Amino acid sequence: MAENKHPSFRLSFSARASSPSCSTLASYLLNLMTIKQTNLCLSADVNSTSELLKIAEELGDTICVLKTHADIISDFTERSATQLREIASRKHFLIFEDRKFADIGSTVQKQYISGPLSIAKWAEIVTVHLFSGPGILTALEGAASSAISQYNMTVHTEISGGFTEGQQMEFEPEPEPEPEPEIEPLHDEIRTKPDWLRQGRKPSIVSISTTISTRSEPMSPQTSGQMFQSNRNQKGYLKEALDRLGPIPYFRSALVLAQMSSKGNFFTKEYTENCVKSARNHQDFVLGFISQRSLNSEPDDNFLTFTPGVKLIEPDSNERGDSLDQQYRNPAQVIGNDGADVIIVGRGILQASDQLEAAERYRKAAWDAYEVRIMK
Ligand code: 5BU
Repeated sequence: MAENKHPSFRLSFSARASSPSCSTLASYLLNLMTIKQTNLCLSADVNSTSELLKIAEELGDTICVLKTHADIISDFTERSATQLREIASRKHFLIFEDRKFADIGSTVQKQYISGPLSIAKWAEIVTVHLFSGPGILTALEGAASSAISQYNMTVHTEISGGFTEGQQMEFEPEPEPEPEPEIEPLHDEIRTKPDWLRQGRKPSIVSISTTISTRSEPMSPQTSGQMFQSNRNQKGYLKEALDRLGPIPYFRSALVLAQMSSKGNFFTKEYTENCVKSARNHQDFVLGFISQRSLNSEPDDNFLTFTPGVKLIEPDSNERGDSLDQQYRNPAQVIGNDGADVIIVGRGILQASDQLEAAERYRKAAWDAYEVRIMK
C-alpha cells in the first residue's frame, strides 16, 4: 500500500537529486535519468570489446547506466575502458563495473585501483558485498579518494569529437600508463564530497578538451533538480538540458549487495538490515543497494535501489527464470510495487533480435512504472 511507503517512494528523481543528503554522483545520476527519461541499466554481459563498444554505441541513448563484467571480456584492456568512457561521455551514461568486492580491506583496495582492470580509473560505480564487515566500505572509499586525488592532480586530455554516425570504431593508440596511485587512509580532509557541496551546493563542472580536472566551480542555480524536467521527444531540449547538466563528474560510488535475485540465496533479513546500517555510515560513497526492493526506512534515507532479475514477462509465460536459478520479475512490479529506482536488464535485451527496440521497450516500461508510482 502506497500510504505506508517511505517518502522516497513517491518523490520524483529530480526532487531526490536536490536533497542535501544526496552525493554529487547520485545527484548527477538522478538528474541525468530525469533528462533522458530512463531508469534502465543495461547489463552488457558480452565477451569481447567490440561487442561491448557496439552495444554501448547503439543503446547508449536509451540507458542511464551501463553495467559491465570486465572479467568476462576476453580482450579487455585499458584501451577498451578508454573507448567505453568516450562513448559514455558522448551518450551520457554512467559506467558500473559489477565487481562484487568481498575480501579484506587491503586486498580490495588493490583490486579496485590496480592490476589489469584498474577499475577505479574508468567505472563510476562498483558493487560490494559486506560479508567481510563494514570495514570494506572504509577501504574502498579510501581507495576511491586516492584515485580521485590522483586524477585531480593530473592533466587529462579528453577525447574530443567522438564517432560520427556510421563511422568505424577504431582503437586509440595505447596511452602511456599512469603511475599507480598511492592508497591513502581515509582522512577527514580527503572526502569524495568537497566543502562547497557540504554547504548544500551542487557542482557546475567546466570541461574543455584539455583541462586540469575536476574544476568544481561554485554552484550555479541552474543545476537544481527542478531545472531538469525533460521532454525526451524534443530533441533540441534534450541536448540543451544535457549540456546544462555538464560532463560526468569524476566521483566514485559503490552499490552494496543487500539482496540477490537468485533462488535459494543465503541472504537473511538480518544481514540485509546490517548492510543498510553500514551504508548509512558511508553516505558520501554508497549510492544505494542492489536489492529486490527499496531498503529506505529512516526518514533521511535517500539510497538508490538497483534491481536485477528483471524481464518483461507475458502473464501466461513460464519464463520466470533461467535454468541456473536466476528469477525474473516485471519492471512494473519491481518499480511500481517494490520501490526500485533502476532496473538492471541483460538477456532480456541482449538476446532480442532487435536490441534497440527491446531496450526502448524496457526503458519505457520502467519509466512509465516510475511515473505512475510518483503520482500515487
Ligand atoms: P540477466 O541476463 O538480466 O539475468 O542479467 C542480470 C545481471 O545482473 C547479471 O550480470 C548478473 O551478474 C547481475 N545480478 C543478478 O542477476 N542478480 C543479482 O542478485 C546480482 C547481480 Br547481485
